[in-house]
Amino acid sequence: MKKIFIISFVLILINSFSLADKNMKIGSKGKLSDVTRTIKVKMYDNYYEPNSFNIKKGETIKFEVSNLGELVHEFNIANAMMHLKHQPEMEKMVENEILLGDKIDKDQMHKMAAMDKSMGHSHSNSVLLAPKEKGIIIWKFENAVDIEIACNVPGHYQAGMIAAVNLD
Ligand SMILES: [Cu+2]
Repeated sequence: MKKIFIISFVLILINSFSLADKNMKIGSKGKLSDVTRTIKVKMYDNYYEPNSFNIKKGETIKFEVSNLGELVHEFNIANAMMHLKHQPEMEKMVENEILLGDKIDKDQMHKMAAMDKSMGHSHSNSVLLAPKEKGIIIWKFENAVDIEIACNVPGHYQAGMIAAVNLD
């Protein structure tokens, strides 16, 4: 009886964690047909240009991101807590030699992703780009609060690779 109680308690806990994730107010993946504005973003070592964005609530933005640095960088739309949670995943990608300083080993990434989904780095709110690569994110800023765009390649967030998002 006690065991069942503990198990259901743990299940409730797991459930409320995933609920918390769903309720993270960061907006959601947008549709191309809803895009109201395109913003070009350049990533360098270790900063974004521009390094802040003024966005109206409800806007759907198409971010055209290019990595002009010499290192791998990420453009990740989230809040500070999510960035912190994401960083160990990125560290694991480095340990598994998926993420190298200046390139992404895509073969290794697919191999590891077959075993551990988080190693595939497929998140609709982020793009991970090797030098000279380009990527696109379409994001709908509805119900978004306390957003920051940041790079979670190990050390980069700590080095200040964060862009402010001012929502009004
Ligand atoms: Cu970076």
